[in-house]
Amino acid sequence: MTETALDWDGVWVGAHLATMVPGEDPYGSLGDAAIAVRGERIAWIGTAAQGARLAASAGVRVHDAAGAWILPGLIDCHTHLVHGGDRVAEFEQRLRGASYEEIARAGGGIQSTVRATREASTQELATSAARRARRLMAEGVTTIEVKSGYGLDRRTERRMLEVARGLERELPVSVRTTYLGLHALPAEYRDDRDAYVAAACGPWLEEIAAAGLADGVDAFCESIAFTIEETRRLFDAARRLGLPVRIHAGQLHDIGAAELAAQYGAQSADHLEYLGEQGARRLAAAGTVAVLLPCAYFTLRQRDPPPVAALRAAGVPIAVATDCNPGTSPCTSLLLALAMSCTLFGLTPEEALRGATVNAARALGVAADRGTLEVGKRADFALYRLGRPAELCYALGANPCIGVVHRGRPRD
Ligand code: DI6
Ligand code: FE
Repeated sequence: MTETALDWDGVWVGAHLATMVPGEDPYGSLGDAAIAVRGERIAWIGTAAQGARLAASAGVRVHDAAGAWILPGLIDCHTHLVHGGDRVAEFEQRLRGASYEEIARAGGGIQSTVRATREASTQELATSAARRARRLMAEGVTTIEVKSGYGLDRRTERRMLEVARGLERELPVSVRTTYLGLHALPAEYRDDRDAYVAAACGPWLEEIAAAGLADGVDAFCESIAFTIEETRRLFDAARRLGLPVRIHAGQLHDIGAAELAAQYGAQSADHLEYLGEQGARRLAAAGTVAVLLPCAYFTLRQRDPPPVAALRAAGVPIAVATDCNPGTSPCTSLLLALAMSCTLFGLTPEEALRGATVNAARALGVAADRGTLEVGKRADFALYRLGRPAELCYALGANPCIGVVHRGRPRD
């Protein structure tokens, strides 16, 4: 085979690659390897010696990875990154004994973030979201999913998604947006649920879809939020508009949300602390990814972890995300979420890392392009100073990320 480096824009040598390509080697590992980029894409993967030789003959820029591990750019596939205010006072109330539900009934909880988000200027929302995004990015995150759902009126839902899209223009990161119109019933519709659902699944969604502001839709399908039937209305509307669906399912109770997700071929079903075997089998058959959110489980001091053994047995792809939100997961560390997914839920480090790369890409419908290191895929990758990849799930509060390449370009 003749190989040419003439059209490479750069090559990283002296690296260990964890390609995350499923196969015999754990993590798809390649020791002493090199990876070359052309434009936004991965152009070549081979040995460090070959990479250096080819690059030298063609005068290509060589980056010395100095023994670092290179992984696919991490993907946080479930966040509520855009929101106003915080809920620190509620955190203190909860530690004095108040429950999440009591606080919500007294007008706090999601409703208090809705008020703060409506009151915040677009600039304020953008500034605080960018601050959170930078923290994720510092750990090697290159794609972030961002939901609306704290506006719950036409104007603010739209504004949240515009801010989410704006992040991608301001920062070297990719964003996937999700319209979460069915997150909570806003106070002004307390006596008319039906009117709210009709508006949120009708004209608001249509306007957002027409403006190209949503890559998908989501609903909080739960005893304290929206019913199966209400969620169905959103999913039917999304189907008519050609938008993929995802769902908050089984966070507090099993009301059949996973089965509904499977029926609609959802990209993901998220949380899943309460999921039966039938639900797991249906998710597997539909190819729906189970997104586990251990930081929300931790913050709410939940007792029953998701049924990981049943998910494995059924063959459901598992992803892990931060669920970054002010109420139940004030977390801007995907690495911490990975550590918690191992310690609290019993994932292996390899499963956890697949959950933040290849399976997270699948949950967002971008697996053709991202989530593994393969020739032709987007050159999104992160360099870490590690002995071996499992360390990414082991260390608490460390950040071994020493470099990030997004769309083929090294970040400063
Ligand atoms: N599940 C959650 O954990 C968050 N939303 C959801 O659907 C909670 C959001 C909040 O308390 O602000
Ligand atoms: Fe969430």
